[in-house]
Amino acid sequence: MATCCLSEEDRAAVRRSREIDRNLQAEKKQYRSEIKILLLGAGESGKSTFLKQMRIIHGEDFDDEARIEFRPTVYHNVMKGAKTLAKAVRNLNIPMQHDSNEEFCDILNNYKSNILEPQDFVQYVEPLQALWKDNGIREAFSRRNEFQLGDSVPYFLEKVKEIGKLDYVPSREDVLYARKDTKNIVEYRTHIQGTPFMFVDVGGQRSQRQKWYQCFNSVTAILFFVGSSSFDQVLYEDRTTNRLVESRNIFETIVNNKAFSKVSVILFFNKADLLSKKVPLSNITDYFPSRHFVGNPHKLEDVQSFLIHMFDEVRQDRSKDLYYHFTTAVSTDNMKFVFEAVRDGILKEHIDMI
Ligand SMILES: Nc1nc2c(ncn2[C@@H]2O[C@H](COP(=O)(O)OP(=O)(O)OP(=O)(O)O)[C@@H](O)[C@H]2O)c(=O)[nH]1
Ligand SMILES: [Mg+2]
Repeated sequence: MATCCLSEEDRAAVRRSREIDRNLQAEKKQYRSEIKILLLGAGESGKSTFLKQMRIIHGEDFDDEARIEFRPTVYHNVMKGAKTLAKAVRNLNIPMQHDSNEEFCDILNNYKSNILEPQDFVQYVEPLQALWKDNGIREAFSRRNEFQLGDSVPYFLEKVKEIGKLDYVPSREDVLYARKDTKNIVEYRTHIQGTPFMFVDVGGQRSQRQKWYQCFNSVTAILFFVGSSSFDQVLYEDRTTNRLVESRNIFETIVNNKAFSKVSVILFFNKADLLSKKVPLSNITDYFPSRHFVGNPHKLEDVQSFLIHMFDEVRQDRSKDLYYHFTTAVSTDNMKFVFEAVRDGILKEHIDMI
């Protein structure tokens, strides 16, 4: 439009309108070039841990200030874990080895506080160390699939002395093990080799899943997390449903969703470190008696094949291969390696899509 005959006011309006157009174009360009990766999966499968790794590997690492923010979560993980074990010895009728630990179990059973400061945690250090050494607690721990114990509890109980120091600052590894369930949608943006990436982390527990639909637009790829070691555990939410069954059911609805017909869905069979420790001790066929198992249930490769088949068979579109990795989200080296492999595939598909 020629602006020579317009009033000053109209010219300003035209300028504003052109600026809005320019901004819209720029946004559209960025939107198109940005790779959006959605992290999905049941609760405790490792999505937020993966997101922390993306920050460590591709963004700004957690500095002292950021790590100190995890201190209350670590205290909470330790106290809640110890309380859960104390309750379990009672419920399972396991006698404690030492009477003093019996008394501490009573204290823990009534424990309701939320420790925020180091000086409030110090008093628990010695009794916690003694508790964790007690054969009664060890027996309950060996039966942990019968109750709800977070996977990071043994990691933190092993290092209570260090956590109990007044100048304790969580290490990077402690940050990765610190467990807090996700209750909102977390977006993390970073550039990887010049390409803008946005990772979207959601809560996986049942109450959180109705929020997932808000994130379904313009997705480039989905990383679907499975707690692969959870085959002998039931859900935190209902204490009945097998965790692997729940995970497989969610995968089925996601992978067959029309909205994702052009989106690559990559399975992360996570907690591979825990899976390899569990397989020699626990028999997966006890939990899936009606499913056919090929091979030896105490051999890792055979259990892995069983898991792959269980997820693969629910996919309706058989024209594509199933993409999967066995991963350990708490290991930065493993995440670097695995993410590099999936990133190249995702970039290629993204270029094909735009
Ligand atoms: N040993 C081990 N622990 C893991 C692994 N991945 C995650 N964890 C731990 O498992 C717990 C749960 O992980 P999160 O990343 O919080 O799980 P999430 O999928 O985000 O869970 P929600 O937010 O409830 O959906 C944390 O304590 C993690 O440190 C793994 O590969 N190995
Ligand atoms: Mg989470």
